Amino acid sequence: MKLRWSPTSPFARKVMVMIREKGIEGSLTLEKSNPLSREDRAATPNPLGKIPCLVTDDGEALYDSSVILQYLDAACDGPELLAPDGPARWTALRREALADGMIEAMVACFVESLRKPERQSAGWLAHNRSVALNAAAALEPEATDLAGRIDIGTISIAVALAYADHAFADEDWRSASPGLARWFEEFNARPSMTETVLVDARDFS
Ligand SMILES: N[C@@H](CCC(=O)N[C@@H](CS)C(=O)NCC(=O)O)C(=O)O
Repeated sequence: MKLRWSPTSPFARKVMVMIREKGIEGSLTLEKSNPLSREDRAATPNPLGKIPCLVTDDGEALYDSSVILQYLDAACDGPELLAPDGPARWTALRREALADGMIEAMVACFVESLRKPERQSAGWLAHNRSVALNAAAALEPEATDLAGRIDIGTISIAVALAYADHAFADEDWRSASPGLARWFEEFNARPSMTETVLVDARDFS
């Protein structure tokens, strides 16, 4: 299998964390792709041009990150990170969707920040910042249930919160969500997280 990814992409990081949690690093080759490069986007076998994109051993291109995580869980050895059926599965997928929405809002802020300051929309930035922070606050009541869980939902939440620390370094989301902050501190110390820390998209190499 081949994974087109970038060390700058939080969506790709979800896959990189999953690979480590399942212990399947040897099953994939990695191919770097800069999401800000037109050529790299054109070379990615995803008509949307986005990464992560997984090419299976049968040559099928799979995207997006959620589909890739589910595919790797079903197709590879290692601990199951998505319950096969029932309420636990829907909860994990719903948590992943919340984390993905949070990441999308933060990526929107990053893309806006690439525009000249006079062209940036303060309203768009504020909207997306509040979407991301509302999502983090909505997870606080779930913090106790996240404890000790390694699944597609918790991996996605941890990646989203780590990206929040990067994208909104000035924002103190921990004060409003102390339980979530404690859970994140522990999850963020796992090797799967410490070995996949993102680099700033402006520093892609
Ligand atoms: N929903 C997609 C989002 C992927 C995505 O937005 N990837 C970004 C990098 S973080 C990208 O490739 N952007 C290039 C583009 O939008 O053209 C997923 O979960 O994989």
